[in-house]
Amino acid sequence: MTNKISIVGAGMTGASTAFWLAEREIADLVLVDIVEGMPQGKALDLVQAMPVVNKDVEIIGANAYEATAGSNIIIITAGLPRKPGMSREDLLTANAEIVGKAATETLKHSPDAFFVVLTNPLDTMAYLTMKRTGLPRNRVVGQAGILDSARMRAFVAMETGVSVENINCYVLGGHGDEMVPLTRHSNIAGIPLRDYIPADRLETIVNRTRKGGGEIVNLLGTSAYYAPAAACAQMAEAILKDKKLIIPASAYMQGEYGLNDMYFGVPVMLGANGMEKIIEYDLDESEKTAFEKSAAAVKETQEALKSLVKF
Ligand code: TXD
Repeated sequence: MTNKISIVGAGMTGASTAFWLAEREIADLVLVDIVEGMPQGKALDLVQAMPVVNKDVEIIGANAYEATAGSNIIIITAGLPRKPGMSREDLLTANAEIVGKAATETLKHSPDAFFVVLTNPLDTMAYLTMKRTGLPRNRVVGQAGILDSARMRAFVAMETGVSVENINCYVLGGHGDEMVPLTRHSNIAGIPLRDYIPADRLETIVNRTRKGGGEIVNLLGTSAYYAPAAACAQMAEAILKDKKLIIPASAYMQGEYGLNDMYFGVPVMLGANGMEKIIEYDLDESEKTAFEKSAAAVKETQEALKSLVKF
């Protein structure tokens, strides 16, 4: 295949991202991890699944970054996941070092690559990737919004029994418990959610969405992986296929929504040029207040990063 995607971190989300991408047959894949043998073993297992699903995809595992040379897209999932009782922000110190290195090392071998970042704390790790690589903002985007919106869509489907295909939800803001599920913009087949679901039930869905990551951490003892990985695969596909797909993702803000010099979850258009455009929704007063609260939480983590790392 002519396209190549490298995934740094072959743990739960990394390997699951490879799985979803292999099924799509859109690029050859490289899994990189520091654990010896593990990325090679997972890659070989996936290679052996390809004849069953009739897909021609080259998949290799490696412990060194040379194998990633010439990638179109680098997906960074390396780093520690949450354990019960931890916030995403608790991961900052450990993951800043891992992500910073992954970003600079992969860029050396793939100078034209687009970066999709997954590691937590997400908005701050995307910021770190952009600062460390010195890339323009269209080439570094963070995954959070597809997942958070998909969680809300899943909860709405569970509540109403309507197909997920008819359910459109938009969760913006930082990837933390202050994220902003936009009930006014979300709908079922064009019908505003607020007209379809009683207010108290909708409130329950909004709260469950905000804590959706923690719910899974408490059940599993570690972070979710199937859904986050499916979201990464969708973003990579949108870039490779130049789809002009509008999805919520973490992007570098330059005045949009009144925010500057930070990564934040907003609707973006993904295409061959990466993060091609930020779409600005019209927000009412209560939505603006929720945005500001979420932005303040992200800023705080970002400031903590700045005291740890010199750019
Ligand atoms: O929506 C989102 N943004 C997220 C983010 C949803 C789910 C998980 N999210 C975060 O992704 C999570 O909080 C973590 O920070 C990362 C990765 O989660 P995952 O569940 O995949 O963690 P694992 O299974 O522990 O895998 C991480 C791998 C593991 O195999 C380590 O050996 C590897 O990262 N690792 C490294 N690989 C390469 N290079 C370096 N330096 C390295 N350090 C660790």
